[in-house]
Amino acid sequence: MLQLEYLPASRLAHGHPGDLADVLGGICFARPAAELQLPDLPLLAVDLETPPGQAPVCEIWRSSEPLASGRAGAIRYRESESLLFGCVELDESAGTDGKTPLQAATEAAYGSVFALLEARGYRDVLRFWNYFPAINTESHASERYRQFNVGRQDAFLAHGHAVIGAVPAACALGSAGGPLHLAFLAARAPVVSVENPRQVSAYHYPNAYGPRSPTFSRAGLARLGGQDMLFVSGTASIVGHETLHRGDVAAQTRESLHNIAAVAAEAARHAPSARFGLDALAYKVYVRRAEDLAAVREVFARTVGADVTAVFLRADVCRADLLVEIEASGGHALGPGAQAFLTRRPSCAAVSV
Ligand code: 3EB
Repeated sequence: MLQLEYLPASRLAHGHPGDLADVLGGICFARPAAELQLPDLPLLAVDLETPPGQAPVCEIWRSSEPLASGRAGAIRYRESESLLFGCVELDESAGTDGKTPLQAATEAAYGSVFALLEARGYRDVLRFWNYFPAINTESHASERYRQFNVGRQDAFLAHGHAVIGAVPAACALGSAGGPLHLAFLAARAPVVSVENPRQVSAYHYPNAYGPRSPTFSRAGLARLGGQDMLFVSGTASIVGHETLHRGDVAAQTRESLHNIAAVAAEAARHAPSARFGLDALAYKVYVRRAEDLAAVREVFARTVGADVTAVFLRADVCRADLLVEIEASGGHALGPGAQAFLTRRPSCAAVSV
């Protein structure tokens, strides 16, 4: 069984070993990045701001199967019989052979992930999470998100992976600082890549958005322990391939949720017994401008419901005109800590906004 829980980062920083025996891995968001003294757990510590009044938060994935930790170069990972969660941080050192430093770091990080997965016999990745600073900044005559896309695609190609069709779900956000951060969840079960009928597949974006199309699917679906698990990629106010509602954060939030509903409905066609309605998913909501948080929360609560688990974070989004990006997951259990992150919470001082 796979369970998602959101916990205040302090719960991990102070070490509650009994709490952590069943942790497969996770991602912690704090500004500055949390210093976690838990070397055997693949916990990515990302430098991202939580909203005023909300404590730094960790997204924790737990498993009821026996777990074992490992390391491969810079990658820390932990695996069960059916899943492997890993994380890696890589500095942008010098670029080589005409590659920019970010491009080279991205290619190296993905290359090491694929090498590990080949060695351990995993064919499919359910989800990648990508974070790196200054995502919209130009350097070396190219936006950094575009440099990232070149490095990522080259690693997929070098390891014989498809770059259209059967590609993993992902998100790519701008962190406040630090090295390139990557987390991933691989499955022994086959993963079905799901696209959104309202959107051009990202791997078919025209080259106006960069020399290489981004290598990700709109969602990944896998059957784990008799349950259909859904991982919806970062989803924004894009219809076709164009950004809609420039400058209107409320409309962008509605459009993003409309897109999530469309991709979840598409996933449900492959998994007819699953419950992937908007109110059955758990969310992370990345908001570009702190001053938009209240408006995004409002639209989100009205559209999705009051009793839905959602964590809000301040982050840069991969197109300069996107103000919000929302990701979601479903089909897994939710831990008790998730209660503290309901859309509209009754009262919880540690996380109130
Ligand atoms: C988009 O739909 C918005 O490059 O891995 C969303 C999810 C976005 C994943 C990625 C980018 C990525 O194009 C941006």
